[in-house]
Order: sequence, then structure tokens, then C-alpha cells
Amino acid sequence: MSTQQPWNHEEFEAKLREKGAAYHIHHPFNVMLNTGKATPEQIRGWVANRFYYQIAIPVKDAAILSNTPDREVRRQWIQRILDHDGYEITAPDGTTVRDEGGIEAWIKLGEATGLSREEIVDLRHVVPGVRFAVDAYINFARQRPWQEAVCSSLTELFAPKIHKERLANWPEHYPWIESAGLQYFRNRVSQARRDVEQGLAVTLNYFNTREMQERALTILQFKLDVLWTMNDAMANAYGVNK
Ligand code: AHQ
Repeated sequence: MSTQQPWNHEEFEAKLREKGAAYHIHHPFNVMLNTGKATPEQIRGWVANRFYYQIAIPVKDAAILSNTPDREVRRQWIQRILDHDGYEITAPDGTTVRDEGGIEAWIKLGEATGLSREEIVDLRHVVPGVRFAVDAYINFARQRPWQEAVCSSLTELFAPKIHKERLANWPEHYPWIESAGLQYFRNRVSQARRDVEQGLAVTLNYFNTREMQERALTILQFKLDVLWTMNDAMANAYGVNK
């Protein structure tokens, strides 16, 4: 039982952001991808395996929704499912708004790298370590209090940087990937920022004792390990070019 005073919100947020040192942007497999050293086969392997993570996100977010009694939180959180699954919503006046969603954009990324829609969607390339890491994330969201699952999404504190890095480097290093294929990363820069605003507010307010704040850091480390392990499994399967 910690007898120490809780960190104030600025200190607590700084502690969360310090965990960025273990973000998968620093993993050798991702460094290879973003410094132009990946072969087309390694890029296709990464896209096909990350698809399993992408389709897990709305399932994970639906698990959080199902555990969240607070309507105001759900009203915001549900946007994440729409971002990924896409939507077609008709307003009372008959106008319809539709969006293909991020999962469809990821398939388009895969096709731009030379994968077929079929081999992306049937998950034939997903290696065990990726599957187990992603399933651990979904099960965490199903089993833990919804505020803990919200906290685990805060690896997205560090996501805008990795998306911007891809957008800056991939066209130069991988001109063979059609630019339209990178639309997913363009969409995520702003979506991740909006996601983090809600996730951080819930986290800073709910984890309000020093012991709970330490727990939040452990939860964030768990999710960082999910992302890191996915890269370990892909590095093992496809190799890492120095
Ligand atoms: O494309 C990503 C995404 O939609 C999400 C949702 C969020 C979550 O709920 O855990 N995390 C996340 C991430 C996405 N892309 C990853 C990448 O490297 O492209 C980063 C990942 C994250 O930082 O958790």
C-alpha cells in the first residue's frame, strides 16, 4: 500500500509520456520499415500481420463500451468503432453520411503493397506471436474495469509521430507503394489525437491515488509490450535488415 501522495495531473501525464521510450517506433523491425531498409516481402508481411491488430480494435472498443455504464463516455468512445468499421448513417431529414472506415483503408494499403484482398482478409499470413499479443489485448479489455482498458489505449499518445514518420519516409523509400495506399496513416494522425484527449482525461481522473497511478503505468507497459511483441514476432518471421 503506497503512503505517497498522488502525482498531480501534469506529473502523472509526464510519467505516462515517459513510457514512450518503450514504444514500438524504437523496435528494430519498425526502424527498418521507416528507414527504407525493408524489402517488399517484409512490408507485405507487416501489413498482413498488422491487419489482425486493426480488425481487433473495434472488437476491443466494443468490449469497453459493453463495460461502460456512463452514456457520456460511450457517446465519445463509439466514434472509435465508426472510425474503423466505417458507417452509413441516414439523418431524420434523409441525408446519408457514409465512410468506408479504417479497416477498408488498411486493405487498400495492403493491395498497394501487392497483397490480394483475399490473402489479407483470410489472415493466412498472421504469425502466432502477433495473434497471441492481439488476443491478449482484446481479453484485457473484456476482463478489466473499463477505465483500465481506456488507459491501455494510451500508447496512442505516441502514435501521431509514427504515422507522420511513415507519411514522410515511405513515399521516398518505397515509391512503388501507390500514395493512395497511405491514406490510413493520414486519417490516423488526427483520429489518434482526438482519441487520446478522451483516453487521457479518463485516465488522469480515475487513477487518483499514487498506487492507482503506478497501476496505470503498469497497464500502459502491458500495451507497449503487446505492440513490441507483435514486432518481435514479425522480425522473427521476416527478418530484420540492418
Ligand atoms: O491504427 C492504430 C489504431 O487505430 C489504434 C487504436 C489505439 C488503441 O485503441 O489501442 N491504438 C492504435 C494504434 C494504431 N496504429 C499503431 C501503429 O503503429 O500504426 C499504433 C497503435 C497504438 O499506438 O496503440
